[in-house]
Amino acid sequence: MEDGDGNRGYGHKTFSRSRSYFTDRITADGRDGWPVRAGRYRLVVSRACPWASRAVISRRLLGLEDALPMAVADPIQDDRSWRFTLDPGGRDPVLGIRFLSEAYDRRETGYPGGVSVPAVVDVPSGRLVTNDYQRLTLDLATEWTALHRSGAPDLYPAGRREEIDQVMAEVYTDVNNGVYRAGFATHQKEYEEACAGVFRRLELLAERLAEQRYLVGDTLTEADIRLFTTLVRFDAVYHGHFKCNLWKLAENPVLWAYARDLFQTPGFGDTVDFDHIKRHYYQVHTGINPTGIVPLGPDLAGWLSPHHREKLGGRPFGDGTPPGPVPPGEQVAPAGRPG
Ligand SMILES: N[C@@H](CCC(=O)N[C@@H](CS)C(=O)NCC(=O)O)C(=O)O
Repeated sequence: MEDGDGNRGYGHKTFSRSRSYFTDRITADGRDGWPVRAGRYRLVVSRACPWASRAVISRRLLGLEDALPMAVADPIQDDRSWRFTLDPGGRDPVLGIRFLSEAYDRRETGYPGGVSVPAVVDVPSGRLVTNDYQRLTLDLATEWTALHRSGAPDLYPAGRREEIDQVMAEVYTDVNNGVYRAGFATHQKEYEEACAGVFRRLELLAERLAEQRYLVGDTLTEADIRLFTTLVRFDAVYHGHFKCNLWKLAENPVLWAYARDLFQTPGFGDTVDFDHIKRHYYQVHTGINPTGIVPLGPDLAGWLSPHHREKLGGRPFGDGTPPGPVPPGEQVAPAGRPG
Protein backbone atom coordinates (compact mmCIF):
# COMPACT_ATOMS: atom_id res chain seq x y z
CA MET A 1 0.00 0.00 0.00
CA GLU A 2 1.70 3.19 -1.08
CA ASP A 3 0.49 6.62 -1.97
CA GLY A 4 2.16 9.09 -4.31
CA ASP A 5 4.20 10.54 -1.46
CA GLY A 6 5.84 7.25 -0.62
CA ASN A 7 3.94 6.95 2.63
CA ARG A 8 3.21 3.26 2.65
CA GLY A 9 0.08 2.42 4.56
CA TYR A 10 -0.72 6.01 5.33
CA GLY A 11 -2.04 7.21 2.00
CA HIS A 12 -5.37 8.49 3.22
CA LYS A 13 -6.62 12.04 3.20
CA THR A 14 -7.94 11.47 6.69
CA PHE A 15 -5.57 9.13 8.46
CA SER A 16 -7.14 5.77 9.12
CA ARG A 17 -5.26 2.74 10.29
CA SER A 18 -5.78 -0.37 8.22
CA ARG A 19 -7.12 -3.33 10.15
CA SER A 20 -4.83 -6.30 10.52
CA TYR A 21 -5.86 -8.69 7.79
CA PHE A 22 -4.42 -11.98 8.99
CA THR A 23 -5.95 -12.66 12.36
CA ASP A 24 -5.26 -16.36 12.92
CA ARG A 25 -4.29 -17.07 16.49
CA ILE A 26 -1.51 -19.26 17.80
CA THR A 27 -3.08 -20.97 20.78
CA ALA A 28 -2.34 -23.64 23.35
CA ASP A 29 -5.05 -25.89 21.85
CA GLY A 30 -4.17 -25.03 18.24
CA ARG A 31 -7.80 -24.37 17.28
CA ASP A 32 -6.86 -22.15 14.32
CA GLY A 33 -4.39 -24.76 13.12
CA TRP A 34 -1.44 -23.03 14.78
CA PRO A 35 -0.52 -24.66 18.09
CA VAL A 36 1.99 -23.07 20.43
CA ARG A 37 5.30 -24.86 19.80
CA ALA A 38 8.84 -23.93 20.77
CA GLY A 39 10.85 -22.91 17.72
CA ARG A 40 8.09 -23.33 15.17
CA TYR A 41 7.41 -19.65 14.54
CA ARG A 42 9.46 -16.55 13.84
CA LEU A 43 8.49 -13.13 15.13
CA VAL A 44 9.35 -10.48 12.55
CA VAL A 45 9.67 -6.95 13.91
CA SER A 46 11.08 -3.55 13.28
CA ARG A 47 12.53 -1.96 16.38
CA ALA A 48 11.28 1.33 14.96
CA CYS A 49 7.64 0.29 15.11
CA PRO A 50 5.63 0.91 18.28
CA TRP A 51 3.20 -1.92 17.53
CA ALA A 52 5.98 -4.43 16.93
CA SER A 53 7.87 -3.18 19.97
CA ARG A 54 5.01 -4.30 22.20
CA ALA A 55 5.74 -7.86 21.14
CA VAL A 56 9.50 -7.44 21.58
CA ILE A 57 8.98 -6.30 25.18
CA SER A 58 6.39 -8.99 26.02
CA ARG A 59 8.64 -11.68 24.60
CA ARG A 60 11.51 -10.50 26.85
CA LEU A 61 9.41 -10.13 29.99
CA LEU A 62 7.89 -13.59 29.50
CA GLY A 63 11.21 -15.23 28.60
CA LEU A 64 10.07 -16.42 25.19
CA GLU A 65 13.30 -15.56 23.38
CA ASP A 66 14.28 -19.20 22.70
CA ALA A 67 10.74 -20.43 22.05
CA LEU A 68 9.90 -17.62 19.64
CA PRO A 69 13.03 -16.46 17.80
CA MET A 70 12.99 -12.97 16.34
CA ALA A 71 13.96 -11.38 13.03
CA VAL A 72 14.71 -7.65 13.02
CA ALA A 73 13.96 -5.84 9.77
CA ASP A 74 15.85 -2.83 8.45
CA PRO A 75 14.17 0.31 9.82
CA ILE A 76 14.05 1.76 6.32
CA GLN A 77 11.52 0.12 4.02
CA ASP A 78 11.93 0.31 0.29
CA ASP A 79 9.17 0.01 -2.28
CA ARG A 80 8.84 -3.68 -1.39
CA SER A 81 8.37 -2.78 2.27
CA TRP A 82 10.21 -4.45 5.16
CA ARG A 83 13.48 -6.13 4.20
CA PHE A 84 16.21 -8.14 5.89
CA THR A 85 19.14 -6.01 4.79
CA LEU A 86 20.64 -6.09 8.30
CA ASP A 87 21.33 -9.81 7.90
CA PRO A 88 24.27 -11.38 6.04
CA GLY A 89 23.46 -11.52 2.33
CA GLY A 90 20.30 -9.51 2.95
CA ARG A 91 18.31 -12.63 3.87
CA ASP A 92 16.70 -13.71 7.09
CA PRO A 93 18.93 -16.64 8.10
CA VAL A 94 16.02 -18.86 9.17
CA LEU A 95 13.28 -18.01 6.66
CA GLY A 96 15.75 -17.49 3.81
CA ILE A 97 13.76 -14.57 2.45
CA ARG A 98 14.84 -11.04 1.56
CA PHE A 99 11.49 -9.32 2.04
CA LEU A 100 8.76 -9.91 4.61
CA SER A 101 6.31 -9.67 1.71
CA GLU A 102 7.51 -13.11 0.58
CA ALA A 103 5.92 -14.64 3.69
CA TYR A 104 2.71 -12.71 3.01
CA ASP A 105 2.74 -13.97 -0.60
CA ARG A 106 3.16 -17.55 0.56
CA ARG A 107 0.14 -17.15 2.77
CA GLU A 108 -2.08 -15.53 0.14
CA THR A 109 -1.14 -14.80 -3.44
CA GLY A 110 -2.17 -11.37 -4.63
CA TYR A 111 -3.00 -10.19 -1.11
CA PRO A 112 -4.04 -6.57 -1.64
CA GLY A 113 -3.17 -5.09 1.77
CA GLY A 114 -0.02 -3.63 3.22
CA VAL A 115 2.90 -5.60 4.60
CA SER A 116 3.17 -4.75 8.27
CA VAL A 117 5.10 -5.64 11.38
CA PRO A 118 4.78 -7.27 13.80
CA ALA A 119 4.28 -10.47 11.83
CA VAL A 120 4.55 -14.08 12.94
CA VAL A 121 5.70 -16.54 10.30
CA ASP A 122 5.41 -20.33 10.38
CA VAL A 123 8.99 -21.50 9.83
CA PRO A 124 8.31 -24.93 8.21
CA SER A 125 6.00 -23.52 5.52
CA GLY A 126 7.37 -19.96 5.36
CA ARG A 127 3.79 -18.67 5.52
CA LEU A 128 2.61 -15.67 7.47
CA VAL A 129 0.37 -16.68 10.38
CA THR A 130 -0.73 -13.34 11.81
CA ASN A 131 -0.08 -9.62 11.69
CA ASP A 132 -2.72 -8.91 14.33
CA TYR A 133 -0.66 -6.75 16.66
CA GLN A 134 -3.54 -6.09 19.07
CA ARG A 135 -4.10 -9.80 19.73
CA LEU A 136 -0.52 -11.01 19.46
CA THR A 137 0.79 -9.79 22.81
CA LEU A 138 -2.33 -10.89 24.67
CA ASP A 139 -1.80 -14.37 23.25
CA LEU A 140 1.88 -14.36 24.23
CA ALA A 141 0.71 -13.61 27.78
CA THR A 142 -2.16 -16.10 27.97
CA GLU A 143 -1.67 -18.85 25.35
CA TRP A 144 2.10 -19.32 25.47
CA THR A 145 2.21 -19.90 29.24
CA ALA A 146 3.64 -23.43 28.93
CA LEU A 147 6.77 -21.90 27.39
CA HIS A 148 7.12 -18.90 29.73
CA ARG A 149 10.28 -18.71 31.83
CA SER A 150 9.90 -19.48 35.50
CA GLY A 151 9.20 -16.19 37.28
CA ALA A 152 7.42 -14.68 34.26
CA PRO A 153 4.95 -11.97 35.28
CA ASP A 154 1.22 -12.24 34.58
CA LEU A 155 0.83 -9.37 32.11
CA TYR A 156 -2.91 -9.86 31.59
CA PRO A 157 -4.25 -11.07 34.94
CA ALA A 158 -7.76 -12.52 34.71
CA GLY A 159 -9.11 -10.47 37.61
CA ARG A 160 -7.98 -7.17 36.09
CA ARG A 161 -8.83 -7.56 32.42
CA GLU A 162 -11.80 -5.26 32.35
CA GLU A 163 -9.77 -2.39 33.78
CA ILE A 164 -6.75 -3.16 31.59
CA ASP A 165 -8.95 -3.28 28.46
CA GLN A 166 -10.54 0.03 29.37
CA VAL A 167 -7.22 1.80 29.91
CA MET A 168 -5.73 0.29 26.76
CA ALA A 169 -8.71 1.39 24.66
CA GLU A 170 -8.34 5.00 25.81
CA VAL A 171 -4.57 4.92 25.38
CA TYR A 172 -4.92 3.42 21.90
CA THR A 173 -7.41 5.96 20.59
CA ASP A 174 -5.94 9.11 22.05
CA VAL A 175 -2.25 8.32 22.43
CA ASN A 176 -0.93 5.28 20.49
CA ASN A 177 -2.97 6.12 17.41
CA GLY A 178 -3.63 9.77 18.29
CA VAL A 179 -0.03 10.73 17.52
CA TYR A 180 -0.38 9.16 14.06
CA ARG A 181 -3.66 10.99 13.43
CA ALA A 182 -1.93 14.25 14.36
CA GLY A 183 1.18 13.46 12.35
CA PHE A 184 -0.56 12.42 9.16
CA ALA A 185 -3.37 14.99 9.27
CA THR A 186 -3.77 16.93 6.06
CA HIS A 187 -6.26 19.44 7.45
CA GLN A 188 -5.61 21.91 10.25
CA LYS A 189 -8.72 21.02 12.22
CA GLU A 190 -8.01 17.30 12.05
CA TYR A 191 -4.48 17.89 13.34
CA GLU A 192 -5.60 20.19 16.12
CA GLU A 193 -8.23 17.76 17.37
CA ALA A 194 -5.84 14.81 17.36
CA CYS A 195 -3.00 16.76 18.97
CA ALA A 196 -5.26 18.21 21.68
CA GLY A 197 -6.63 14.72 22.31
CA VAL A 198 -3.13 13.32 22.78
CA PHE A 199 -2.29 15.85 25.49
CA ARG A 200 -5.71 15.72 27.17
CA ARG A 201 -5.27 11.99 27.62
CA LEU A 202 -1.64 12.34 28.73
CA GLU A 203 -2.72 14.80 31.44
CA LEU A 204 -5.30 12.30 32.71
CA LEU A 205 -2.74 9.52 32.67
CA ALA A 206 -0.30 11.71 34.58
CA GLU A 207 -2.95 12.25 37.28
CA ARG A 208 -3.50 8.52 37.50
CA LEU A 209 0.20 7.78 37.68
CA ALA A 210 1.01 10.48 40.25
CA GLU A 211 -0.03 8.19 43.09
CA GLN A 212 0.40 4.72 41.62
CA ARG A 213 3.47 3.21 40.06
CA TYR A 214 1.74 1.35 37.22
CA LEU A 215 -1.44 1.88 35.23
CA VAL A 216 -3.47 -1.01 36.66
CA GLY A 217 -2.94 -2.58 40.07
CA ASP A 218 0.55 -2.52 41.54
CA THR A 219 2.33 -4.63 38.93
CA LEU A 220 3.38 -4.28 35.31
CA THR A 221 0.68 -5.24 32.83
CA GLU A 222 0.07 -5.15 29.11
CA ALA A 223 -1.35 -1.63 29.61
CA ASP A 224 2.06 -0.33 30.70
CA ILE A 225 3.76 -1.93 27.70
CA ARG A 226 1.36 -0.21 25.33
CA LEU A 227 1.75 3.22 26.87
CA PHE A 228 5.53 2.83 27.08
CA THR A 229 6.01 2.18 23.38
CA THR A 230 4.48 5.56 22.56
CA LEU A 231 6.12 7.48 25.41
CA VAL A 232 9.60 6.24 24.55
CA ARG A 233 9.18 7.64 21.01
CA PHE A 234 7.59 10.87 22.13
CA ASP A 235 10.41 13.40 22.31
CA ALA A 236 12.49 11.65 19.64
CA VAL A 237 9.84 11.59 16.92
CA TYR A 238 6.27 12.47 17.88
CA HIS A 239 7.09 15.90 19.33
CA GLY A 240 8.83 17.14 16.18
CA HIS A 241 7.95 14.90 13.24
CA PHE A 242 4.28 14.40 14.23
CA LYS A 243 3.90 17.95 15.65
CA CYS A 244 2.68 16.75 19.06
CA ASN A 245 4.49 19.62 20.67
CA LEU A 246 2.35 21.21 23.40
CA TRP A 247 4.99 19.88 25.74
CA LYS A 248 7.76 17.32 25.75
CA LEU A 249 7.62 14.12 27.74
CA ALA A 250 10.69 15.33 29.63
CA GLU A 251 8.68 18.38 30.74
CA ASN A 252 5.98 16.34 32.47
CA PRO A 253 7.48 15.21 35.79
CA VAL A 254 5.09 12.30 36.39
CA LEU A 255 5.07 10.77 32.91
CA TRP A 256 8.79 11.33 32.42
CA ALA A 257 9.57 9.53 35.70
CA TYR A 258 7.09 6.75 34.82
CA ALA A 259 8.67 6.30 31.38
CA ARG A 260 12.20 6.25 32.85
CA ASP A 261 11.11 3.74 35.49
CA LEU A 262 9.90 1.39 32.74
CA PHE A 263 12.92 2.10 30.52
CA GLN A 264 15.22 1.04 33.37
CA THR A 265 13.21 -2.12 34.04
CA PRO A 266 14.81 -5.17 32.36
CA GLY A 267 12.83 -6.07 29.23
CA PHE A 268 11.80 -2.49 28.36
CA GLY A 269 14.73 -0.14 27.70
CA ASP A 270 17.00 -2.96 26.60
CA THR A 271 14.75 -3.49 23.56
CA VAL A 272 14.68 0.16 22.45
CA ASP A 273 16.75 1.33 19.49
CA PHE A 274 16.53 5.12 19.15
CA ASP A 275 18.65 4.99 16.00
CA HIS A 276 16.15 2.71 14.25
CA ILE A 277 13.23 4.77 15.59
CA LYS A 278 14.55 8.10 14.35
CA ARG A 279 15.78 6.91 10.97
CA HIS A 280 12.51 5.10 10.25
CA TYR A 281 10.16 7.97 10.98
CA TYR A 282 12.21 10.81 9.53
CA GLN A 283 13.44 8.98 6.42
CA VAL A 284 10.40 6.88 5.47
CA HIS A 285 7.61 9.43 5.85
CA THR A 286 8.78 11.65 3.03
CA GLY A 287 5.32 13.18 2.71
CA ILE A 288 5.83 14.99 6.02
CA ASN A 289 9.65 15.22 6.00
CA PRO A 290 10.61 15.61 2.32
CA THR A 291 14.33 16.13 2.94
CA GLY A 292 14.64 12.95 5.00
CA ILE A 293 16.91 14.80 7.41
CA VAL A 294 17.18 12.98 10.75
CA PRO A 295 17.59 15.39 13.68
CA LEU A 296 20.54 15.00 16.04
CA GLY A 297 18.59 15.33 19.28
CA PRO A 298 17.19 14.84 21.74
CA ASP A 299 19.92 14.03 24.25
CA LEU A 300 19.18 10.51 25.46
CA ALA A 301 21.22 10.61 28.67
CA GLY A 302 18.19 11.51 30.78
CA TRP A 303 16.64 8.08 30.21
CA LEU A 304 19.16 6.63 32.64
CA SER A 305 18.69 9.20 35.42
CA PRO A 306 17.08 8.17 38.74
CA HIS A 307 13.26 8.20 38.67
CA HIS A 308 12.47 7.70 42.37
CA ARG A 309 9.23 5.86 41.55
CA GLU A 310 10.17 3.03 43.95
CA LYS A 311 8.76 5.21 46.70
CA LEU A 312 5.28 4.60 45.30
CA GLY A 313 5.71 0.90 46.15
CA GLY A 314 4.47 -1.57 43.59
CA ARG A 315 5.80 -4.99 42.74
CA PRO A 316 6.94 -4.77 39.11
CA PHE A 317 6.86 -8.51 38.47
CA GLY A 318 4.23 -9.44 41.04
CA ASP A 319 5.23 -12.80 42.50
CA GLY A 320 7.70 -13.26 39.63
CA THR A 321 11.17 -11.97 38.86
CA PRO A 322 12.81 -9.72 36.27
CA PRO A 323 14.01 -11.30 33.02
CA GLY A 324 17.67 -12.21 32.62
CA PRO A 325 20.08 -10.45 30.29
CA VAL A 326 19.33 -9.80 26.63
CA PRO A 327 20.39 -12.90 24.65
CA PRO A 328 23.57 -12.66 22.62
CA GLY A 329 22.86 -11.35 19.15
CA GLU A 330 19.82 -9.35 20.29
CA GLN A 331 21.60 -6.45 21.96
CA VAL A 332 20.78 -3.03 20.61
CA ALA A 333 23.82 -1.41 18.97
CA PRO A 334 25.45 1.45 20.88
CA ALA A 335 24.18 3.99 18.31
CA GLY A 336 20.62 3.27 19.43
CA ARG A 337 21.17 3.41 23.17
CA PRO A 338 21.55 6.24 25.68
CA GLY A 339 24.93 6.73 27.35
N1 LIG B 1 -1.18 -3.83 10.97
C1 LIG B 1 -1.38 -2.47 11.36
C2 LIG B 1 -0.49 -2.03 12.54
C3 LIG B 1 0.99 -2.29 12.46
C4 LIG B 1 1.69 -1.18 11.77
O1 LIG B 1 1.12 -0.13 11.47
N2 LIG B 1 2.96 -1.38 11.51
C5 LIG B 1 3.66 -0.44 10.67
C6 LIG B 1 5.02 -0.05 11.19
S1 LIG B 1 4.93 0.95 12.63
C7 LIG B 1 3.85 -1.07 9.33
O2 LIG B 1 4.45 -2.12 9.20
N3 LIG B 1 3.27 -0.40 8.32
C8 LIG B 1 3.37 -0.85 6.98
C9 LIG B 1 4.44 -0.12 6.27
O3 LIG B 1 4.92 0.89 6.79
O4 LIG B 1 4.81 -0.53 5.15
C10 LIG B 1 -1.31 -1.55 10.18
O5 LIG B 1 -0.87 -1.97 9.10
O6 LIG B 1 -1.74 -0.41 10.32
